[in-house]
Amino acid sequence: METNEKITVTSPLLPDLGDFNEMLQEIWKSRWITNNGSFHQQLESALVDYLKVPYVSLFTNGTLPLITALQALRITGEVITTPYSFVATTHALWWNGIKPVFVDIDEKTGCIDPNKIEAAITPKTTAIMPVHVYGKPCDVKSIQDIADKYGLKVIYDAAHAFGVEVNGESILNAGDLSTLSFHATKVYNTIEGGAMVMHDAKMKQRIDYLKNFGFAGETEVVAPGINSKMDEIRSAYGLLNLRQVDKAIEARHQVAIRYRQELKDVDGITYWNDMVGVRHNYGYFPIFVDAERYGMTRDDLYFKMQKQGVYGRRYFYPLISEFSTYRSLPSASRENLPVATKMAEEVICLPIHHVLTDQDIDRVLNCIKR
Ligand code: T4K
Repeated sequence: METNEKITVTSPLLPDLGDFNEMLQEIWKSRWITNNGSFHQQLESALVDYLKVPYVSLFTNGTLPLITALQALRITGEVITTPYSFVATTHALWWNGIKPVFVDIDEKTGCIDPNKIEAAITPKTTAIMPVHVYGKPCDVKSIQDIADKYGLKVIYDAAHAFGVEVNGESILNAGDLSTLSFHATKVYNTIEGGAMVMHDAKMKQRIDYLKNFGFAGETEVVAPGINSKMDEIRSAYGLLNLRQVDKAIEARHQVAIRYRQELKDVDGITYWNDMVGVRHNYGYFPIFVDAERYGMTRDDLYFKMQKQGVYGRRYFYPLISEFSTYRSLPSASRENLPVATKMAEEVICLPIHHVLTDQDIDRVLNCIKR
């Protein structure tokens, strides 16, 4: 059947309304709707189990845990980061009065290239903030080696890396702290939401204070905290979505398998295969368009797809370093970031989600194949 219905880059995982309604009735009965309520506590402990991490603190989105992590570790001066991400990564630094220093990425993963980090370290550098972009794990071992050598902290923006594991271990255990986004567009969502993952109880306590104005009891404030708590309604929604997220990830996996099968012989279109030993979450399916070989530019293909109702996204174009807010920084020059610049000019993230039908996938592929 011909249809012109829009095919979007993602579609949110939604809990069953009946189940959600039951939980809402419980919340209404308890009249406890936020501030570390029962569902909030249940979700934190369910996430510890699901993600295989020691401690989780829930947040109201994925940007505030980044800002809070920098506060908690008292990061100042300069922080080395990637320009190939959503703008929130760099904004979190700016909100803390920290100067971002952009380092180029590895073309095999889209993540920061550890071989280029040392050259960007100055006496003012205090931390590295890499991103597991598209949920692809960074080279966490090389990054940690550099951090140890120079006495730097490592905060991972793991907004895309929900459930990602390397050789059976959560990627969220790398570095000093990791942060997640549970935004509607993510593999796992709580509508808006996020979390921080930490290694010990002391840090969990500190973060819990910081996200609640710094309160450490009714009359004591131990730090200039912020309000970034998740409420009971979204915590309940999150508990329900956790029950079905594996099924959604498997559905996304099947979409990725079809894309790879059908695009493998299209000249000028490349994509990444799964990494050995990695449990991926298939949150994104980026393809890269080589204009010369494909015979059409990335943008021409992107807008041609839109004309046919297929709404991929150019994540992450423009690079963060290209935005007017950041482009005057010395590290923002294109000469400093050749790999990231090229990737941003070639990428289209294809629609990938759990309710994409075979016909939808055919429509996406028909736009690309000739
Ligand atoms: N770090 C990284 C690396 C991140 O990628 C992000 C966020 C953050 C930090 C910060 O986390 P949060 O503070 O946002 O939790 C989206 C998201 O708003 C953003 O969360 C995400 N990264 C970024 C990569 O993408 P847009 O502008 O692309 O979203 P939008 O509204 O255009 O939605 C894309 C498509 O998704 C729509 O065309 C259709 C579908 N959609 C979207 C929504 C909101 C739905 O079907 N239903 C919906 O409710 O930014």
